[in-house]
Amino acid sequence: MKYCYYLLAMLICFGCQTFNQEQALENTRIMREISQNWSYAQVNGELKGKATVPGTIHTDLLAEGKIKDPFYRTNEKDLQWIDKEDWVYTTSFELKANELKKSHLILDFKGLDTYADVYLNDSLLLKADNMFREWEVNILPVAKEGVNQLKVYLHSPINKGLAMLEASPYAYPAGNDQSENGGLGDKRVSIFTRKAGYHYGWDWGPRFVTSGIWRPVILKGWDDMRIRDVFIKQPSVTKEKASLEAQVTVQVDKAGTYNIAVSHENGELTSKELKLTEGENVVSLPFTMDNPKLWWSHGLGDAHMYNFKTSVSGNDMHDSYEVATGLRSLKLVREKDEDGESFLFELNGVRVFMKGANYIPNDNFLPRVDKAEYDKVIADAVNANMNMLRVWGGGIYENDYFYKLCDKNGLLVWEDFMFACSLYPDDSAFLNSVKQEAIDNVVRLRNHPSIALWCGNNEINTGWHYGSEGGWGWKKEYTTEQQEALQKGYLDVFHKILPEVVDQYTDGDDYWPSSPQAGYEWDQHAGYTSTSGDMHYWGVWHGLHPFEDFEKYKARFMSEYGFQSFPDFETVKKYAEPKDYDIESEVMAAHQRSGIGNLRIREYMSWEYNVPKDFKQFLYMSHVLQARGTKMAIEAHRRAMPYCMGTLYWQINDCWPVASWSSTDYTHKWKAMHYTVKKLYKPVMLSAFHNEGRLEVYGVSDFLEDKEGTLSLEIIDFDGKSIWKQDEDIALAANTSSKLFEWNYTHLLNSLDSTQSVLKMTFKAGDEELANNLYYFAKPKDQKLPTPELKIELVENDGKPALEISTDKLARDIYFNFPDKEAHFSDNYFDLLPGEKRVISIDGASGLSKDDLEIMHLGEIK
Ligand code: BMA
Repeated sequence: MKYCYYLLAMLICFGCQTFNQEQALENTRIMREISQNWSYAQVNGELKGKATVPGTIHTDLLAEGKIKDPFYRTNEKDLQWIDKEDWVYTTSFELKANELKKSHLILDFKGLDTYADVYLNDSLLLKADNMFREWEVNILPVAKEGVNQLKVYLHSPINKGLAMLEASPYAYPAGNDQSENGGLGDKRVSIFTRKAGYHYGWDWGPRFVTSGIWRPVILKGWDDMRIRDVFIKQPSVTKEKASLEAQVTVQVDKAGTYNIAVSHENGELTSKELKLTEGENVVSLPFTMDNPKLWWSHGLGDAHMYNFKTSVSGNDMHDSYEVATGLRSLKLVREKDEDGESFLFELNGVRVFMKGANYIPNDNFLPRVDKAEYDKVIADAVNANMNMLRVWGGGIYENDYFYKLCDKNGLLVWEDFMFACSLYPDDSAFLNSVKQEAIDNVVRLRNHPSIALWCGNNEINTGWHYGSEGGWGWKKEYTTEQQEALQKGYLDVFHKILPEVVDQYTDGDDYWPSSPQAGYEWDQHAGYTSTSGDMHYWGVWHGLHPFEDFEKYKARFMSEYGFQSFPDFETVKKYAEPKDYDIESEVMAAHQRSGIGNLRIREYMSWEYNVPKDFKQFLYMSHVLQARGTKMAIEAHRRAMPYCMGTLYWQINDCWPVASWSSTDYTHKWKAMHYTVKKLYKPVMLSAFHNEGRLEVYGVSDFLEDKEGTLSLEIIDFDGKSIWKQDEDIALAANTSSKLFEWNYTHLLNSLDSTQSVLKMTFKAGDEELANNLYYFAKPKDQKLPTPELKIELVENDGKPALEISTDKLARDIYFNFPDKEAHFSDNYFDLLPGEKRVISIDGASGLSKDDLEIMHLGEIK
């Protein structure tokens, strides 16, 4: 059941607030989720039925069979009427006489999507208008003993948006809003509503503009006192000493002297008698910890978490609140240097290269993303050796559970505020809503040690400024005065409100106005030749640059780049029928939202590979192609360390089954790209590249100490004959990239057949192989790939099914699949050298038979 983890968490927690079993008074607090007996009804129509809260109207209609699966074939088209309707959600809950005697009784709406009028017993409690906000409402004036009727009236976000567009002096740029698909012509209304941008469509997403009670509703009651929030500030953290400060927000009904104490697993850290005034008090308790266990990002050490418990007692009242956080110093370093200005993250004094991806919401219907889904996407990141995810600004401020997983796994988070690729209104109601949204989310998330950066928006600075014509052509739609007004609106949000909130509500977290941007100031917009700031390099793909150009466009921090592929065939089978198996079919086209998508894939494929006609082979080739491009990008970025200090590809996941830039598809099936990323994000990477007449081999290490070991280089032909071989003992330099070996490329090519030779690189420290890689001297298309004889056995290895595979000649991009099984292979789409033998373990599937195994490899594609 979705969100049952929320309920479970609530049973032990009150917000983050724990019950103190010893305190009878505290045990009389009320805390229960209002999740039962909900129903929905169409306001201007007949539809009604049982509802799930948290949920959305689309998933409620689906659960009752009133609509077909929105993700199947072209069903999306038939479901566009839903967002033009108003819907009413109702339930009832009981209150006992003693509960009504509480001095505080509230309903806490963790998330309402979006224009929600909330009534209790027919009295209007709240008019919500921002999906990203949390609303606490006092219900004492209208609550009654016995049955209470709760009603949430959800206005159509489209009708609200249309009215605002009508009243607006001009329309705003919102290129990703698929208004045409929604039957609205060119009326793009998404920007008026504080709601996830991707709900209105994106170049990887369908258009489902949801309505619903998307996060839990919780009834809370208490007497006299509650701790509303605790923020563990970290003014200074070193491995010798952490100077910390608990900032406690406590609400009391009676002024008086209270004892406030902070403790953790090993006992009390500090306590103080303090005079509190009636109402809300914010008090600070500084304390220190000697030799703290530091929180490290994945790959550098333990992501150690401490549990700090804050207790307040006095006037016969007691309350406590727990915060789990990690202790670390973390900052964005932007320092002038000979190349320009750095853009790098320093964690506990270590300059850490960020290896990661951009992250989008896991589903169009957010409440059905359960704990298991989050576990999967975070496991995919961790298993691919990542240390950072960017929560992209066209989605949502994620659920607490997402950040908990990031904390636990040492994944740093680049957190965008939820603004992407559009301009927004500038009226005071809108600005106030944005400010409150920012406060709600910064306060909710600020204790997470994983949060590394708050970023104002995605690509809006670029959209406005980039290029000589001025951005993406937005400006030419407006008069000079209008441009000034739009610019002012931008500056109000991204250079005033948001940085002020970050400044006021965090302990010095870094803020960056827009991704990408060359410098902090508004006019420092980023191009493709940045020597400062972060870069989104879309020359490959949008700009039709060849993959080799990843080499040319080095950034100080590469926060986006990517290349599309189709979902895995097993995933395609879930939304398409055999008659749809053509990438240009109506169904496949409906699951490809980039207008240039198929063209780009085909074009790049023709540069690098044979383009197959067969549908399944085409999907396979799209994966191989995407992995090849990504490999060239990541190798270039890591090799450019320390000039470049981060690479976040676009994008790790999908919100539905679609052709996209993702490395794992909607079902979490790893594409070839994800396997490639995993290898290239290991602490040590070897990489060879052709640099102006020389073939250079680089070793990149994220280890914090030099590694002694043996670098083995061998050139072999595709039949396995050794052409050249050399072993060298080296000390691989810590936390940087270094050139380890080089040849004169022309001389080298004279000694081999470039179409039939490969360079094999390995680096071993003792018996442990820390890295390996292959370098080919010709494009796949120009290679003379042999016909290998693959020997494959299905065996058992450590109690799991496994494939044992060997070959007599080179086999490239070997792909395994067990049709209709959820098999996850420990490696896939890999190259096997002549004489090499591998054991590939298989998870997630049983009852496998070798007869069912499907295999493809590059040599077969004609
Ligand atoms: C980037 C992202 C998204 C988009 C992707 C692919 O610019 O920020 O807006 O989906 O490119 O075009």
